[in-house]
Amino acid sequence: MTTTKDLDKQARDILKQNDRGGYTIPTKGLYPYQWNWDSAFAALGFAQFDIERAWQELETLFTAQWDDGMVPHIVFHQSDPGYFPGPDIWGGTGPVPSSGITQPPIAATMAHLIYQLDPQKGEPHMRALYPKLRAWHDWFMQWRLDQGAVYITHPWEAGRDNTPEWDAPMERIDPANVGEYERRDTQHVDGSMRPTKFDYDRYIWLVQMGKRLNWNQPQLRVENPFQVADPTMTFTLLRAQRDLLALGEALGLNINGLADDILRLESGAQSLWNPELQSFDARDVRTGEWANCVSNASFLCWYAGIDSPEQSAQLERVLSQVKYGVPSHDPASPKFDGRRYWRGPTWAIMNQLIGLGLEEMNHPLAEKLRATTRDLIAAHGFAEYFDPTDGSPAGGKAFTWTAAVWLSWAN
Ligand code: 9WN
Repeated sequence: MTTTKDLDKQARDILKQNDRGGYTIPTKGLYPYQWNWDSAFAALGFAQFDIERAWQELETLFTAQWDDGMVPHIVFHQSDPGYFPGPDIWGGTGPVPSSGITQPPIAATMAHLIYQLDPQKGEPHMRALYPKLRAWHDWFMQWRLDQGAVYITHPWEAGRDNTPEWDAPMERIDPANVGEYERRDTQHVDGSMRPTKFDYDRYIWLVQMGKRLNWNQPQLRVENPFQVADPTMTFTLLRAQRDLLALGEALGLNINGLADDILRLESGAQSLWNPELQSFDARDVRTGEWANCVSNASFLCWYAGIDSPEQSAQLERVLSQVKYGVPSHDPASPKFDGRRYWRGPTWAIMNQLIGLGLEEMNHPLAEKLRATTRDLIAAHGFAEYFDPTDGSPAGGKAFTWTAAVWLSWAN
């Protein structure tokens, strides 16, 4: 019988094994670099047993921050041919080889939680990190708002690669001139669990366009056909700005503009309410069309401090349809696929963010979600993600963020 203590040890061991010296890889083989939001989860995991190592994780990530404030989604500290596309394909223009896009801004929220665990040790780290976090958030506010909601310029940016929300805008891309390339992901895990060739052709086409434009935001705004206002980005940035405001007030740091940013993002979040669907939803910036998807990102509203009885009804509905929620796509939708990445599977990291929001609002489903995530990991291990119908593990094994979620929330 595996006890909580055994699982705690396994989780700590996974973090240590994936530690590459100051930063953590998501999992050996499939993802051999530092990923932005993975590292933020890892930091909170480390904070449960090694608080200095937690701060170091975030500090290493910010060594890759670009001059314009952007913090890249992958940092290529040392080259590894096992992942495609690598540093040369991206041509990132920052101080460390990196990708040219970003990921959900959860670092400020995680930093706030780590700071609260030990304010005395955390204060110097937090003071040094604060202006960098502000610069990153300012970058979003300057370049990425549509009606106050944050839009993405690549499916990888939202961290939810192949969710059905991107299907229609991806259809509009003609990747005819993308050329030959060799996928590496399907050499590590079964192709039936990964995005399709249709998706990959367009992922790579978008990277090639970004590199050609030198990742210049004003030019990308004009040329990029893929611009989608996204609940993940909008809710996480809104939450992250609230965390910076609280930290700035507590530490006497510069909070100028934050209250206005929060108001703008609050109205942006409301602009993602799809009245027909009765859910928060993604919106195609180019066409104004709704994705018409209830995804797990729709349920990040509470994390952003926004309550919604209608969204609660949706949560109750999707949780009643699968054994292990929250499914990344609506089980009632014909596009639901329980094993294909972001088209149905349950992700412990999304559950943690949703769960934190529910707990803060004393929501009646809060405890159920935490208990389900706990049972899921205890029964099926530290997999990258899980089939929500039976909990079977999928994707990469010994995964950093699932171990971190266990230590910092689910256990
Ligand atoms: C592209 C590392 C990352 C996560 C993303 C997840 C997946 C990468 C990929 O893995 O994306 O960024 O190659 O599939 O979708 O959320 O950060 O774990």
